[in-house]
Amino acid sequence: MAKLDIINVPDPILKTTSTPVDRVDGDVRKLLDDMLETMYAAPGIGLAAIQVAVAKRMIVLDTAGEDDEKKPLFLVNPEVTWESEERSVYSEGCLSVPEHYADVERPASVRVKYLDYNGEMQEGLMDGLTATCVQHEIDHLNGVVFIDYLSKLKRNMIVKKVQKAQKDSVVL
Ligand code: GNR
Ligand code: NI
Repeated sequence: MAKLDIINVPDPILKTTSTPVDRVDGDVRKLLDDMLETMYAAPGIGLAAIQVAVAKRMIVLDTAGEDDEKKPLFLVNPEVTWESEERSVYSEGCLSVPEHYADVERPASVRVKYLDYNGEMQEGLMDGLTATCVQHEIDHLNGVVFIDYLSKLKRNMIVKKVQKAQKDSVVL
């Protein structure tokens, strides 16, 4: 396994629309494993392949609490097939927008169809934090980051702060 580097805003790579995976083979599984390791190390509760500069429709999730047993989920070519009328607001963060949080409203529950780690078709109902997280990750596959839902003013402010923090962290 290998830990990969996570790209931050405003890198234009994050605007890419990712391409469907045609077959879950050994290379795809290796990338899923590396993404999971990267997500746990961050630490985060989700990661989309585009955040590690791979434009393929693949995400990993684990919304289990720190003290709980790990519950990794691997979703290849995920698609929302149903969303609830009910909405929920969650203060979201993103590993590509480190240390910034903002409220985002999304459907409270979603049904998601995807290929699992073994390439088997699955469909599952997700709610709570998992529903929020899976929608946040599918957004990444479509080139959307949660700050895109904020006003231009708020978004620009956050992007500037992330850029400054990144510059300041470079060791000369
Ligand atoms: O680690 C993460 N936490 C989080 C919190 C609220 C809503 C969404 C997320 S996803 C984020 C990891 C990430 O950036 N995934 O793309
Ligand atoms: Ni994110």
